[in-house]
Amino acid sequence: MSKTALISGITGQDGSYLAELLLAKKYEVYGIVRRLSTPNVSRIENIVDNVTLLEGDLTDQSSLNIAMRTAQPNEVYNLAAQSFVATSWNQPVLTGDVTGLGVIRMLEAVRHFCPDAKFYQASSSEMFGAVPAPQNEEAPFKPRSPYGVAKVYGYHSTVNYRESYNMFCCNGICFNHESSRRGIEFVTRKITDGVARIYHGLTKELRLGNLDAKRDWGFAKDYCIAMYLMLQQKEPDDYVIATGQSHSVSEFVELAFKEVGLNYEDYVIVDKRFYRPVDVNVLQGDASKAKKVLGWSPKTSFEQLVQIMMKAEEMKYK
Ligand code: NDP
Ligand code: GDR
Repeated sequence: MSKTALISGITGQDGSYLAELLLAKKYEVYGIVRRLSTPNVSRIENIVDNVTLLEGDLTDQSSLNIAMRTAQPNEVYNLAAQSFVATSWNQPVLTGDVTGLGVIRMLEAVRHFCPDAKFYQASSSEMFGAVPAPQNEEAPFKPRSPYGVAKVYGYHSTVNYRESYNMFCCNGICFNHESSRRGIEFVTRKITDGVARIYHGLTKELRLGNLDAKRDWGFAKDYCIAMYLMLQQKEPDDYVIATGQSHSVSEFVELAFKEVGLNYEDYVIVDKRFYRPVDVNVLQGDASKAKKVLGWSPKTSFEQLVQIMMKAEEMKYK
């Protein structure tokens, strides 16, 4: 019999790739979408007829209860969040509500309406914050943003429901993962879009913030495979998902400009507006546990990631 999955955040970068992956595995896929003045289904346009969308919001318990009762999923992937770190200083209460408390609301809905469902929580390397690299599952959490703080709450809630109610709950502690479907305000997509605009003469400059920050950047499609694998294990557990390589923002910028034969120093302007009150300096994950237990390893290098993203921008302007 085919399995049923429910994805919150199906309209986001990861949700769209995960839905495609599960459909290819013959799952029946449900997605929770929030009400917006204009529906945002651009990332799932190609599969929208093959999934069932249920209206719901992570701030609204009753809508989550109804979604669980309707879908009766075998697997629940909680990917919905206010996911942009910079915004979390401007909207800290909303970020706590959606990204933190939203996890408990999802867990409560699972507990009451489909307690046997396996649950995946999209935890984040932002939880490590100021902890020295490399970070693995044993590293402490020292979050540096309201977003990171909210994710720590979601992480512990997930562990707590596993321990309190014997529910099958997993945290995927994912380091940054990118793609051409990345939201335009995140730095990688901002860079590749900006380079393409410069290349096509639509603008002359690219304004960025902290170029020295280092991130462990992988390809989103690879990371969705890890999410799926976590829920196929006999026992629930928490896993770091990362490439193990860390690169600075300036390295990403340099490579992206190189792809179109331009020198980044001629176009990039450092603009204090894009600095954060505090930043996470270096993230570099150690995913040995995921490799050993899940048999997961990333398939896309940093250089390939930049190329994939630049290629997609090229297509856009063709
Ligand atoms: P996106 O920002 O692309 O997607 C977020 C999704 O959450 C969207 O579908 C959005 O809907 C939905 N959403 C936001 N607020 C609500 C709400 N109140 N109720 C219901 N849905 C809501 O994120 P990603 O796909 O990049 O990330 C997926 C998850 O993984 C997030 O939880 C993120 O914090 C976490 N994460 C991401 C990493 C990354 O590098 N990408 C790394 C580590 C963790 P809408 O389309 O309407 O805006
Ligand atoms: P991050 O991603 O905060 O790591 O969170 P983002 O791409 O926003 O920033 C990465 C680093 O780049 C620096 N930076 C800039 N960032 C943005 N957005 N815009 C700029 O102009 C700019 N200039 C420099 C930032 O200061 C930062 O150091 C992402 C999100 O997907 C989270 O949801 C997820 O949990 C973490 O990754 C892991």
